[in-house]
This record gives sequence, C-alpha cells and structure tokens, in this order.
Amino acid sequence: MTTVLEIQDNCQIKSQHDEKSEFKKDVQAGLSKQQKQLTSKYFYDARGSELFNKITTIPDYYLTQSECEILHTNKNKISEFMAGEAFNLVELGPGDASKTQIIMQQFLNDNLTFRYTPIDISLKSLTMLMQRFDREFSNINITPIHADYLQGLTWQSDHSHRRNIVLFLGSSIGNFGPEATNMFFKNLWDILHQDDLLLIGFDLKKDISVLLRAYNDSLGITRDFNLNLLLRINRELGGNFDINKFNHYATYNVYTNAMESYLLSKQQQSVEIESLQTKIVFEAYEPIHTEFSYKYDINLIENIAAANGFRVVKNFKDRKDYFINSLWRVEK
Ligand code: AVJ
Repeated sequence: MTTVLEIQDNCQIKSQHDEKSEFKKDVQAGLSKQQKQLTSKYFYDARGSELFNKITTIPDYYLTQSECEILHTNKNKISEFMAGEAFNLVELGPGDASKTQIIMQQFLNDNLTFRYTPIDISLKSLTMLMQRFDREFSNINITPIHADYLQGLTWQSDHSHRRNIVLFLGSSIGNFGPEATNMFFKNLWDILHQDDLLLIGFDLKKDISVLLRAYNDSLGITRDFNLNLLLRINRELGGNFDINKFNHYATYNVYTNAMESYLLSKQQQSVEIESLQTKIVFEAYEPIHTEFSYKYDINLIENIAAANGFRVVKNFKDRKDYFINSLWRVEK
C-alpha cells in the first residue's frame, strides 16, 4: 500500500482548518463586493466532484469526449515523444485519472519506465485514486502528493533528476484569466527543467450554441453543480441559502472568449451565514459570478507558449476541432 506524501508549507501541514478558513475568507470577500462573486475552485468538495464526474459523461458536455478521442487516437504518437530514459509522469488534478489511463496503458505496452505522481489538494480524491491503482494497476509506481499544484511540482522537481512529463488535462487552465494564466506558466517554467514536457488540454472557440449547451445541459447537472456552491456554504459555514430561490445562468462573452457562469437571485431576499456573522442582501435578479471557462485558438496557444518559454512540439486535435491537447517542451 502506498502512502500520500504531505507537502508542508512553511513547515506547517495545511490542515482542514486552514482550508476552511480560506474558504470562509473568500466567501466573505466575494459576497461583500458590489458585484458578488465566488471562486470556481470551491466547486470541488465531495458532492461537487461527484457532480463534475457526472457532467463529464453527459453528451452536451463535449469536452471530455473530445479529449478522450484525442488521447485514444494519438496515444502511440504521444508515447513516442516520451520514449527514452525513465521519467516522472506528474499529473495536476488527476480526478479519477480515467483519461490518464488511456495513455498510461500505452506507455506500459511500449515498455516505458515511469513513476506516476498525481498532485491534488483533495486528500480524499487522492486516497480513492491510490486505492484504485493498488487494485487495478499494481505494477505502476505511484507517489501521490497532497499539495497545491505548484508546491507539489516544486517538491517533485527538487527531489528527482528524471525528466518530468506534466499532464494538465481537461481544460482546467480555462478557469484562469489571461494574467493568472501567464503567471501559472511562468511559475511552471521556473520549476521545471530543460526538455521537460507538458501535455495540456485547451478547449477551442466554436459555435456558440455548442458552448451554451455544454454549460447549460438538458439534464440540469451543471445547474446542480453550480448551486452546490451555495449548499457548500450552508454545510461548512452555516449558511441558510434556499437554492430554489436561485437560477443557474451561463453565457458566452464574445469579446473575452469565455463562458461565464452565474447564480441569479430569483427575488429580493437576505441570506444569513452563521460563521461569518453576516446577512447578505440580494436584489431580484442580482447575479453572483461563479466561473470563467476561457476558450482558445491555435494562435493564442502558440503565443502563450512562446511568451512563457515553451516550444509547442505538437498539437493534437479531435475530428470536430473542438479541443486541443498541446505538447510543450521547456526551453531554458
Ligand atoms: C473542469 C474547469 C474544465 O470549465 O469546463 C464544467 C468545469 N464548469 N461545467 C469547465 C465545469 C461547468 C470545467 N473544468
């Protein structure tokens, strides 16, 4: 049985308590703003992760299918790029790692030597992943790291001389705005070594009707996923949100190329949050912004890579041109 590595921040393990006080602080600040907002990183508690996994299986949410198609179609080629010396396969936010397994199986078939290092801030999801790997992939060396992405990656990069191959799948990068995106890649470049590789998923600009359906699916799972943020505040901070008094609303911003998700108050109301000792007042139709999902095109991807010290080795696209998995190399 493997164990999860705890990465310490200033010699203090990030405890449940710290995560909770961070949540509390962010909710307080976000809901006090003139334009109310909550951060999409808080979607993923146990219930939210479960709902997100469900989203990835619904036909309207094309992103996961497109990425799976790309990985299945190109796993041979991807494996060829990894061939050579033993490497670390480092994954940022693995989820259930079902997409990772597509290429990992190919690496095994091709007799590549690697260690798998999933990095996640959710200890629970890492533990579940580890147990599954112990059962189904007991021949794979796995070192899960419980930390935020850059912290975990820094530890990994400092403690191993092997080449790092970093996976950042699923278009998670889309939640970052332009500035945060550049900052993220700059940090990544600093941490990684010459010739390390990054395989990253970007969702592409496309017909807006397709985008709107993906973020407002006919089964209402995305609505429940968004509303779960309010339920999480109820559960963890003693809020009394009535989710029947809020609507899910998703729209596309044609200037910034981002899907934007909101929760709209259906009526004038006030909500109390016990542990914040505050009352939040909502006007009828007042929004809370909850998520950005930025959409890309090839030029933008090439520019971002170049601006941050990466060379684009190869772009893999699905047949519909909905999604790209871009393979980047660190150039120092
Ligand atoms: C996990 C960030 C890629 O933005 O498409 C799914 C999350 N939000 N449905 C995305 C999400 C609404 C998803 N990412």
